[in-house]
Amino acid sequence: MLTFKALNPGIYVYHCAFTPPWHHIAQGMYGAILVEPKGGLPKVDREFYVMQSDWYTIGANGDKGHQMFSEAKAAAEQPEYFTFNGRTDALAKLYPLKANVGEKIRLFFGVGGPNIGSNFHIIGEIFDKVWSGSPDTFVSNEETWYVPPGSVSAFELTLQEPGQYLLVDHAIYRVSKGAAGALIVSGAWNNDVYSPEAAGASH
Ligand SMILES: [Cu+2]
Repeated sequence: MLTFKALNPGIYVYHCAFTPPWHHIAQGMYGAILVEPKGGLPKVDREFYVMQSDWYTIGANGDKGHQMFSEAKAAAEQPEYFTFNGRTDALAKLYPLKANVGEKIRLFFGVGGPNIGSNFHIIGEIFDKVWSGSPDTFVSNEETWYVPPGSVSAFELTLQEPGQYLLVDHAIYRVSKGAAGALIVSGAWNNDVYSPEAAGASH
C-alpha cells in the first residue's frame, strides 16, 4: 500500500513509470488526477474528463485487424491516430458529452501523449475560464489553449444555444486522424444571441 498527501491543488497527469516509461505511456498507461483546494472547487452542473493520445501503429490509419506498435513511428513522432478517451469514435459517436443550455460545465482536458500536445478548442464556443496549475489563477475568454503532453488544463464554459459542438485539436488535420469529439447541448434556441436558428439544432 502507498499513501501520500496531495499538497498542491490543481489538475495533473499521472502515468506509469515502469521501464521504459515512454513505451508504457505510448500504450495508454496514464490518467488525470484532480486535487481540489480545501473546501472543494466551486460547484458546477457538469464535469467531464477528456484525454488526448497519439498512437503509433505499423499499419496505416484505417487498416483493419490487430495493429502492432511501431517504435520507429513513435520515435519519429508520426502518429497514425489521435484519440479522445482512447478511441477515435469514443466521444464522436459512442459516448458524446451531453449538457443543457445555461449549465455551468467544467471540462478537464489532458494529454497523455506520448509525444504530441493538443491545441484544444470547441468549435462555436469561447471558454469563460481556462486554468492550468492553480484554479486561483485563470485566463478569461480564450478560444484555443495549448495543453502539452503530461499536462491537464481545466475549461469552464456555458453554452447559450443548443446544438452539437465539436471538440477538436485545432492543429486541424489531426481531426482526420481522430482528434474529435461531440458535446451535445439541449435546450431552447435563443434568437437574441444567434439568429437565424442553426439548421439541425437540437431542442
Ligand atoms: Cu506501464
